[in-house]
Amino acid sequence: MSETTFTPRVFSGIQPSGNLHLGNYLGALKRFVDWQAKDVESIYCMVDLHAITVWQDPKDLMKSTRELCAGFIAAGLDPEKSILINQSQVPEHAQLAWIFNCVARMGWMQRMTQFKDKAGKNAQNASLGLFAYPALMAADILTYHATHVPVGEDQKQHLELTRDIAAKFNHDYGVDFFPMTEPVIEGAATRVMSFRDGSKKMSKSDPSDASRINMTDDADTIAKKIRKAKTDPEGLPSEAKGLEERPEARNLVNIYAALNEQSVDQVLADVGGKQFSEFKPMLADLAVSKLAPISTEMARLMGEQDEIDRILTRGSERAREITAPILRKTYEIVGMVPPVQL
Ligand code: AQP
Repeated sequence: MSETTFTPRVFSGIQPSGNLHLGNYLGALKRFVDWQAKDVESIYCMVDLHAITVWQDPKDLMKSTRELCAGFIAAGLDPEKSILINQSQVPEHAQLAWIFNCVARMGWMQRMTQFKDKAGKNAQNASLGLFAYPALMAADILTYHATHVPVGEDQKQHLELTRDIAAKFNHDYGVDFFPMTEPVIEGAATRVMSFRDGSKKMSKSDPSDASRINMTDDADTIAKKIRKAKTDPEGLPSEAKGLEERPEARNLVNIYAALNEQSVDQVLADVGGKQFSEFKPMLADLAVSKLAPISTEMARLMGEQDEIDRILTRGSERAREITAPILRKTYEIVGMVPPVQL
């Protein structure tokens, strides 16, 4: 266990692999904005190197990276307060990842459920990058000595692995260099589920667009998707216990609670006894009021591509002031000969 006290620092990332959706927003992005208000140094990353662990069309990847950055800013991240970067512009992420590839064990990686889910039945044909993904994620975090990582619930296992990698590195080299990062998984919607199937998480890669609300959806589309979301025939209960075994109903209540910054109990105290025919329009109004301004602002920012590129470049410069010394020290610990002045 680490004895060193590390300065609090927040890091998190989202993949520019397609549509930024409500799950990303409630599980991650909205939390980033909350952290920004706490005045802790924070770095938020468009993890483009992670995105290419599965095929990305180059033009789409560029567009998605800029769109994601626009989403970060539209949701409330201020590039003056938080450091916004794309991963490939800060080479220390990939450099530290290589060291961590040599620290992490094959057995650890083989236990990762995300790899199993994404590789599916054809694991032999998955990219090596998809398998090694969690070591790069550990490097993303630890190249900043980040102490807190706000994420959705699906990332919990990767964050446990990040701690394992940090602990093994510290142990193997007899140092107390990398912190034991804390996952921060909080809010009423840490796992937003698909609107078509309450047993599957809402995801960018779901082929059904109706399964998710995209952060680029307009007001009509948001309302329509909520109206069509799968539910069950029962009305809403007045206590959270009544949502057990009702994944679709629970999902919509969780979303309402998270958007309205209430607890599930508070929401049910208000809406218990209502039918979905009454609750869905309430949820649609709330979602439109919270999300439509973000999509409008994203669209505006996408018209200012040069400004987005400048924000990312400036963010990367600021980031490297943190990452370069940490990587240099890591290389020294590992025993790499440093360059000298010629
Ligand atoms: N459904 C979700 N509910 C709550 N949080 C979620 N997150 C993702 N989906 C949900 C959180 O969003 C952050 C960024 O996720 P990501 O884009 O890096 O990767 P992901 O988890 O693989 O997201 P997707 O949408 O499921 O992408 P695909 O379809 O490409 O696999 C993370 O903090 C994540 O927890």
